[in-house]
Amino acid sequence: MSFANKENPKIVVLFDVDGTLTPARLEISDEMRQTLKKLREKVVIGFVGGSDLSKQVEQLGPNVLQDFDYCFSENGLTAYKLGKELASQSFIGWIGNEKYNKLVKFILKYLAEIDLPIRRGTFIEFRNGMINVSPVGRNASTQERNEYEAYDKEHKIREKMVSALKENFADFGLTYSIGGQISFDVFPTGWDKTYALQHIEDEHFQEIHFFGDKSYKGGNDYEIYTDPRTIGHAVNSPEDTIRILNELFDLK
Ligand code: M1P
Repeated sequence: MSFANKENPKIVVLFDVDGTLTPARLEISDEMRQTLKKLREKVVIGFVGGSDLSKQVEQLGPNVLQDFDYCFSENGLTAYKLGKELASQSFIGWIGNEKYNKLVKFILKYLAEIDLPIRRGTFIEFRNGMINVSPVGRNASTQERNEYEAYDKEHKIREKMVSALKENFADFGLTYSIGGQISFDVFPTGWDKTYALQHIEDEHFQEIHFFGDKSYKGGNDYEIYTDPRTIGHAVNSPEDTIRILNELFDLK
């Protein structure tokens, strides 16, 4: 596996997905696709998303494993390099069934007790490297998502729930991350997006760029954005990402 065909094979550019390459949970635009195609001729490119691979396939397209040099789903707990899967660990293997059961019982009881204007389905999504908890449920439509997000902002539903989890499971070694609109991720401390960086160590890149829209403290891009190994770029939309890429890598 080699990147020798690139103009600058010692530079890698990594991207968050929602809010950075695409609007939240929506599809990539043609303009972004073209920009990434040009960028990939020059440097190595990859994404580091919090979601699982099936959602990135929906958003970035069915050929996502071919369109990016590195694909990191669930913060890199599921990882691909040039289409080949790399070794990874699992959340359930790490936490064990006994502790996991306690956590799930608490979450389900908590969710049953809170008042919400609407509920849909899939309140806990079990993933390889984390669980994702959504008070409204992951089956909410785009409009329901937007409505929930506004309600959550006002009533701090997720913030309060995360505080309760931190208090009740202080000894579990878990991190809680509110990265999207309707849910939060729960994973072992240290398994944030910096987890993905271990998968690129063997290439000894001279520059590792990272683009993310949630780079503020508490956001799920914060750790990788501020990591000393990366050059962080905070963006506020996919259009902003394109603008900075054009400037930095002279793509026009
Ligand atoms: O990538 C950011 C987040 O995207 C989704 O969040 P939500 O559904 O709440 O908008 C989830 O896949 C979440 O895991 C992820 O961190």
